[in-house]
Amino acid sequence: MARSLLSHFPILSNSTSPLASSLSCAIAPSKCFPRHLFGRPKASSFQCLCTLSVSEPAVPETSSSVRKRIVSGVQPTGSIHLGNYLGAIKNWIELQNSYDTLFFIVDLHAITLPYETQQLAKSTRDTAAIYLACGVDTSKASVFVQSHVRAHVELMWLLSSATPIGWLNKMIQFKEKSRKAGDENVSVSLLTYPVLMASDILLYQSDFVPVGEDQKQHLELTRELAERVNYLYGGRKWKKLGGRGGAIFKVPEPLIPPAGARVMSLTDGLSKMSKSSPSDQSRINLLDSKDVIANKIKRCKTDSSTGLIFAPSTFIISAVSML
Ligand code: AQP
Repeated sequence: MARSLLSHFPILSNSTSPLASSLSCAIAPSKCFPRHLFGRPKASSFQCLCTLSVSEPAVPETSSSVRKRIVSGVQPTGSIHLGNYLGAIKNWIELQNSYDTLFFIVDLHAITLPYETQQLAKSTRDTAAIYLACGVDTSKASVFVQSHVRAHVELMWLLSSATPIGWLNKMIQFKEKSRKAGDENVSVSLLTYPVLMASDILLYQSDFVPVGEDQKQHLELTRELAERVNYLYGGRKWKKLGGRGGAIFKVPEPLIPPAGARVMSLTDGLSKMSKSSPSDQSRINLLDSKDVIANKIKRCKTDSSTGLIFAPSTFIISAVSML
């Protein structure tokens, strides 16, 4: 079993493998995967199939190869809100100047809960537009749609076979979302979604992943999974099968912003602001008008005590209670 699984990982070192060729669609040649994994790509083999075109990187190839790599993404499950902005997108803008950055729209994650096809296609485009409007610069960062790169799902299958189910059963987000969805609507993918997230990250040998507090547990699972695969299939075992030996995956570090890592719902002070909350009053969408935002703030649930508490998550709510 171990041997058969390990034999899949060395395909990463073969640039003609289906895995490597499916990766070629989204990423600009010199910003693509480490050459030790995929070999040097031919410029002509790169065709972007994304709705967004990816420009040639501004940074010369030599310097980008020593830059640390960052990946992050947002699900196109609805309207992007202040939590997504402060917890993730806002931080990308600075990071894209000093890191090799890949920002994608994680549409495969969005189908873990019931969805409408046309609405998903629209939200995917809208999310890409919001990335650009917030300052993501395609001359610095690679921007693409997750489902356009088949390797995310292919690696997920390999990783799934190395993931103990007990690890997934412990995920708080699964417990919360499945409770809200009700047993009838809980899909297997809602449980296995963290493995897809691990694949999104490990595929690119990422050094850092900027996330809000809610994703911390999923990132910890990614780190544990990388260590497990390295232990089970890396090192000498990999070398014996013709791989290069050593660690198969880099173990990524989380980048949690000092402020805004957990922006709370406007209607329920115990839950985080979320796209999938049924009440639009619970969140400030980035595309809300000034008047709508003012109205939502006026109506939002406040703390019972007055005063200003300098905890990032309660800042807005406590400030409002002083009005
Ligand atoms: N309330 C939040 N405060 C701070 N950061 C947040 N993030 C999400 N909500 C908050 C961060 O935004 C990034 C993208 O999140 P996602 O779309 O992948 O999924 P999510 O974390 O599950 O966000 P939502 O808005 O709650 O979406 P739904 O309702 O569809 O599940 C992540 O970095 C996340 O940490």
